[in-house]
Amino acid sequence: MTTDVLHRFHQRALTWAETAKEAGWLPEREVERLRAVEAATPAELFGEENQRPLVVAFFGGTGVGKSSLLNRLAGQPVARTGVERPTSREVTLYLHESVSIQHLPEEFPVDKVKIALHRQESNRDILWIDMPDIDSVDTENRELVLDWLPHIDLLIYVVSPERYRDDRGWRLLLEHGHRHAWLFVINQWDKGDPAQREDFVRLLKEAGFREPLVFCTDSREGVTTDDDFEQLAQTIRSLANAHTVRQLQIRGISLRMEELRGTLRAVAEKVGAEDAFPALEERWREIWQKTAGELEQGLEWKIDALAERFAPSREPNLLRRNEAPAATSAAEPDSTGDEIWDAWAHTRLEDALDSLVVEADALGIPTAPLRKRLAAVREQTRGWMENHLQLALRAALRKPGTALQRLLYRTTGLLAGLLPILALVWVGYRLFTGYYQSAVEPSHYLGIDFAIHSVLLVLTAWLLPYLAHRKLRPSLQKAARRGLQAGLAEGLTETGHRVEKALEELQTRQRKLLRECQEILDEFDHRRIALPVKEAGEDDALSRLLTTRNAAVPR
Ligand SMILES: Nc1nc2c(ncn2[C@@H]2O[C@H](COP(=O)(O)OP(=O)(O)OP(=O)(O)O)[C@@H](O)[C@H]2O)c(=O)[nH]1
Ligand SMILES: [Mg+2]
Repeated sequence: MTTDVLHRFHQRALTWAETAKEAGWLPEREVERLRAVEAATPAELFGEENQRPLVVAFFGGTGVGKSSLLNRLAGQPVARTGVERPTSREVTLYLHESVSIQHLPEEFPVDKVKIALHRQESNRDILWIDMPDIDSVDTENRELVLDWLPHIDLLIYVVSPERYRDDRGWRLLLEHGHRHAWLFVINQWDKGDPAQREDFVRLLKEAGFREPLVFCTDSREGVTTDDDFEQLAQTIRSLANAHTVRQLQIRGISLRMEELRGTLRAVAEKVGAEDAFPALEERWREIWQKTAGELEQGLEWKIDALAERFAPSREPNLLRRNEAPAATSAAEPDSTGDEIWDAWAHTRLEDALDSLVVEADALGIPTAPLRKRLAAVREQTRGWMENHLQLALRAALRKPGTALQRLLYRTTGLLAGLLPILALVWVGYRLFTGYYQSAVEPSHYLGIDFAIHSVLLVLTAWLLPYLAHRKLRPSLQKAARRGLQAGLAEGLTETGHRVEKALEELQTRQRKLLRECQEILDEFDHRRIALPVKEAGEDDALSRLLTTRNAAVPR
């Protein structure tokens, strides 16, 4: 039951991590880290979790006498021993015939497991395992040992007087120490010295074993000496009871749960802190404000050059009536967008987006999802920038100048047409009345002065409004410049907003992932109450076998 809980959490944590990895929030190595958390237990080897033997294994370097010790315990040669190094290349299981191994984990190669059955009552509750070495050149042996380790309750670390400081075994002891109960045997004691035993005990104390149980044995074939072998066998038999097995079982699962929980927490940190995105958005606003300012400055001459095309010299002849000021301008607005948003401008944008990615990295935010979202911004900016420039230019050209300017311009245009007509009407009227009066009372007809004044009047009536009209004509060049500036500003604002929106969406996604992870962790905490941790010291027989060090739970 408890093993099921462990497996379920392991699976949930893995599923969560894989989903996060798929979306680019976690690198594969983090998923791997979770996958590597030990979830296998000794109980899995047997069908019935609560009635199982104590799993005891011999662990150590090659040639120290592991197989010899098992044969001595068995009273018969169940494991191969020899002078060839390494001798054992398989795992030998020595168990009572009443015990059945139900599930050998799938990854264990069948040809690497040898099973020997016995009928000894004294060893009924113990499954003895002789393992290959962990330090020879044969790395397959070491891998086999590592595969089996999670299934072992009690490890008997066998050393020889010459090799008790052996590196590999020691490193494994430090790494896996907390996960198992340990007994220590200095075999080949015929070559040993009490000082070596003392030194070994000192090292073990440093490794967290308060009172390590160390036995010195001489397992040479055919030699009978007074060594600690019987005490060793007796100690192990005394541990092979349902209570101890249960204690070790609960402790093992509890430790694995803690390790899984700690690892999941550490992995979740790689998704980034909750407050990282608001900080990143703040940084983006600063970056973009600076870049937008530079772009507006740097593109000014481009805007001026383009507006130049709408200069008066190129404007149509306004003497022709009904000529709208902008409709048939010399410059075509169609090509403006891409002319202004040039390679330089695009590079500035790319630089700003790259800086954002660097900032995200510094804030501990995974950059893969951000890069993906920014790629779309990179691609689309040119398009929407052109669109804004086009629209703003067209709108500005359609209505150049201010409203007052346009009203005065239209009025003077009207007056330039109307006033000469009115002057002509007046001249005509004067001509007619003059002619009539000269007929009624014959007198001097209008004369040369009238003709000159009339011409002058008509001319003035036309020329003044015409000149005013010309003067008041709104400049297309200015309108184009204003339009392009407005279009650029709008485009830059939109770019800034689009990136902000991308950051908001990413934050929502990140929060969702963190929430899901927190739900798993909360359930862990809830389950933790139901799974008491038996600490070393609570059970005296056990406490001497356990280390207080735990290298596996990430802080
Ligand atoms: N002098 C001495 N030799 C021993 C003792 N115990 C075992 N040997 C010898 O040491 C050699 C290696 O013993 P094994 O039991 O095969 O050693 P192992 O640890 O199983 O070695 P691998 O299977 O290679 O890992 C054999 O030749 C044994 O006879 C001992 O207490 N003293
Ligand atoms: Mg061996």
